[in-house]
Amino acid sequence: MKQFALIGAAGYIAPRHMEAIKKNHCELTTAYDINDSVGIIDSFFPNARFFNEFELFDRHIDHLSRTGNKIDYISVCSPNYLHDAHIRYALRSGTHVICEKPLVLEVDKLDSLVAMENATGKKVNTVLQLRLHPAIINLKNKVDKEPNDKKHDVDLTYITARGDWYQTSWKGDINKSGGVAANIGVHFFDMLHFVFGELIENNVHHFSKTRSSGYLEYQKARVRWFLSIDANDLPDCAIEKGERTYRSITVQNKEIEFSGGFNDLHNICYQQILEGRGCGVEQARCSIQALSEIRRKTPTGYTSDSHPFLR
Ligand code: NAD
Ligand code: HP7
Repeated sequence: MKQFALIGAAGYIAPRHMEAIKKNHCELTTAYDINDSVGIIDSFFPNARFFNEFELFDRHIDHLSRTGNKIDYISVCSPNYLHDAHIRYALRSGTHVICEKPLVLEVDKLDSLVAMENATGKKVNTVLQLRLHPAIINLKNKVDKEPNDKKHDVDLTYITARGDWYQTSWKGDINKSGGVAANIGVHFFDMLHFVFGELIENNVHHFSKTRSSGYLEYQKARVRWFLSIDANDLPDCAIEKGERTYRSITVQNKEIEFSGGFNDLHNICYQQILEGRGCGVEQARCSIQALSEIRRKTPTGYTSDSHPFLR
């Protein structure tokens, strides 16, 4: 049974990691967060030790390794800008890593992680769960069979409304989250690369604290994309159903149904990692490079290849 520690145990996503550890028959022995609102641990691992000071957490991890109870994996669920520091800590402690997305905010950080993986012999895995969504797997299987020069016209619309708290939290701080495109859009930038191949062109039409939009050309697709956390952008079909999330991908004007089926993906992600088939640093590179470019480009405003929601 693999032993886990978790950094960022009090946060929104941490329970999904606890559940994935449990469902994959592993044990969470140690948890750490600077916030002590972590009673959720009892629902999964009532015997886990919890620390809210890094030094005490570190002492315990070291103690476990000296007493034959070495941690196998450290899961990182801290804010995005802390990922690389927490990954380096885990690798230095001799554990593999499962880190939430985006693995890092800048591509040069990936190279230092590769160097540390090589030096420690431990692997850095990341959570890119849209690659595991059945609808996306079906689409990839279809596209893989097509000739390399076939280009699809794709529209991607991803609206997931967030209240005022989002901007007040670290998620609303571009230096800490990478902005809305990095924090939420990373999933679809990765998924588009996974399905349609190498990224060729990356144009930004709009970039703000609540909304981003642009045009991406991949080896096998031309993509108009629109991402928003503003409830005012929700289309009528979502509002009528009382939903605050609208996710749509059309390929050649045909809808790929992928609005449901998100719940179990962390469990599958952990299963694949434990089987040695996890997404690592190299799989994360394309989307992180794209996001770094998007942050630096000057938005052009509406153009002929803009997503219709931007009009
Ligand atoms: P959150 O703010 O709810 O949780 C982050 C936690 O990290 C908080 O409990 C905070 O106290 C803790 N923390 C902050 N600084 C710390 C430090 N120095 N040491 C230890 N703990 C520290 O955020 P969240 O939504 O849980 O996001 C956490 C990570 O998960 C982010 O990387 C985010 O991008 C990712 N995430 C992924 C998905 C997904 O669908 N895969 C969904 C949500 C979040
Ligand atoms: N929610 C919270 O209560 N707290 C949060 O911190 C986040 C959401 P979905 P997920 O916002 O940071 C997506 O849109 O899919 C509420 C991104 N993942 O389904 O779980 C929210 O208000 C993720 O990468 O959220 O997460 C809703 O009521 C990104 O970090 C409900 O949870 C995260 O938003 C569900 O909201 C974020 C994907 O898009 C796959």
